[in-house]
Order: sequence, then structure tokens, then C-alpha cells
Amino acid sequence: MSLPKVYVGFTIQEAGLAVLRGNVDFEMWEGDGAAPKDILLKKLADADGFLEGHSKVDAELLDAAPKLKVVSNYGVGYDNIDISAASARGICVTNTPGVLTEATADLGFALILASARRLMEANAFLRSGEWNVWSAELMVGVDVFGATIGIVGLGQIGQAVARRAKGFGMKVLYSGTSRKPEAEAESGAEYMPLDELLRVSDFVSLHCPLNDATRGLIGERELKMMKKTAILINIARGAVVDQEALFRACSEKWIWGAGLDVFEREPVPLNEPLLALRNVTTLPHIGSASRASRDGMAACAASNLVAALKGNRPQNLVNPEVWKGR
Ligand code: 8YV
Repeated sequence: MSLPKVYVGFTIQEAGLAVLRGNVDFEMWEGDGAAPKDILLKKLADADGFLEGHSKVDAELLDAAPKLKVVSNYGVGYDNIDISAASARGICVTNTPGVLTEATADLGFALILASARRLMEANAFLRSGEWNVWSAELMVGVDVFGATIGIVGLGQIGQAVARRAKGFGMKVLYSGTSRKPEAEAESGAEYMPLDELLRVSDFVSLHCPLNDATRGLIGERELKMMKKTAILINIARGAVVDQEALFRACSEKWIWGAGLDVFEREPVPLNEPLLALRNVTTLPHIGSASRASRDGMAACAASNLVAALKGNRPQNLVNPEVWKGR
């Protein structure tokens, strides 16, 4: 019997390839980044499975893939995929939660510390030869220890950030679509409606998925509610924040600064005004970029894909409606 055909839309780690070998007949994009749309349209024409990261998976692409049974997303966030279009065609969609939680929370905390203590700015200052004299006000930043952090979205990554915050003696608040009594008990986080959380937090850290309810969640109104001394951290998705409003907030000092791992457009264009601000720390979407995490994501994405193609319910199915009755 022939093996199911799979297209891997970007170059994944060996940990994922090892899972695919012998289970599926796969071809992988080995160029830079993700395979371009014209290639995907061709490659998916006879594919049973698609393993992708960052590719736009919409109705047009799915229509070009009449045999497709599963789209396996390399990543926990799946805002790049039109879930209802996939479900309408009976296609399973899977993601990779868990394996990246701690690495992403580490990066979130790195951004908190880097933004508060001006690490990028201080590093550039030293290397450019400006460190000629000591001064008591040199690179004075914001205190992290004992501050209040407001976590927007107490999912797995939000909870992992809360645990780290506790170690820094921080008061932990959270907001979200619903209260999470178990997570509250475990992390010691206190629930607060978003507006209130914005008013009292020293750090506002975003961990919600991007969807219709969260697109532009943090705009001018919300940024103006924050303390003038507060820092906004975004390791979720760029479009959760109105980037133009954030530029005004940081340049006109409505808030103290921001730490961003994600942007509305990625890779972020170099003429993005936020990149010119010294009080904005910026990273190229590397939240989950640790060895164990990326190997784990590859293995998890491949396992989800193989399970679905073997007729087994994948562990991380995000559209369970397609599995009803199976
Ligand atoms: C990945 C992420 O870099 O998991 C996510 O949602 O944002 C990151 O871990 C990205 O999704 C890779 O496709």
C-alpha cells in the first residue's frame, strides 16, 4: 500500500523528519522561509497532509488541495489558518502547545528585564564608545522585583510567565475571556477586568491568541489608561496591538516603553517607526526559538500529522468538530 503524500512547507528539524520517515511519503521546501504560494498551490494538488509554519492557509489554498485531510501547524498560534474553511472541508487542523511553553515564557521574561533595565540601549551605548564617565543617572531603569504584572490571557504561556513573576516577588494580575480558578490557585494570579488591570499594572504582558475579539485589543484608549511608568510586553501576535497607537504612546511618553517579539507585519519592515525608538526593545519573533522547544515543535507537528493520516485522533486537534462521528 502506498504511503500518504505530505508536503512540508518549510525546513523542519530532524526530530520531525524522523517521525515522518516510513510513515508518509513527504517532500519538503528547502528554500528560505516558507514555500511561496505558487509552489504550495502545485504541491498541495495531490497532498493528503500539509505541515506548515507561518503559511497563510485560506479557502483558496484548501480548494487547490482536494485530497487534503490534515493541516499540521508548527506553532501554538494558528491565526494563519482559516479554521472554518478547513472544518467545512472536513480537514483536521493541529497545533503544538506545551512543547514551547517554558521557552516562550523565558523569552517573555527576558523582554521584561531587557525593557525595564534598558539592556539593548546600554549595550549599544557601551559599544559605540559613549561610556566615558560614570554618572549616578546612567541608564537608570524601571524596577522589576516587587512590581505588578498584568497578564492578558492566562493560558499555558501566561501561567508560565506568572510563575516566573512570583520568583521576582511580583504581584500577578490577569484578565481574559473567562476566570480560571485552577490556574489562579496554582499561579497566585488575581483576576481583574482588562481596563482595571491596565490602570494598575507596571508591566502589561500579552499572551492571548489573535482572533476577531483580540485584534487591536490594545489601542490608543487602552494605552492611555496605562501608567506613565508602565511597560507593554507583546510575545503573542503583533495585531493584538495597534502598532501606530503604540508608536505614539512610546514616543509621546504616555507609557515608559515596550518590549516586542511580534509585529503586525513580519519580517518587520526596517522603516517601521517603532524600530527607531530607544524605549522600545524589539526581537524577530524568537519566543519559541530554543533547541528543545524547536525540536519538540517539529516532532509534535509531525506526530499530529501522522496520527491524522493513520486515522487516529491527533493529540492537538484544534477543530474537534471534524472528528465527530469518527
Ligand atoms: C513560532 C509562535 O515561531 O507558536 C507560536 O504561535 O508564534 C512561534 O512559536 C511560529 O508560530 C512558527 O510557525
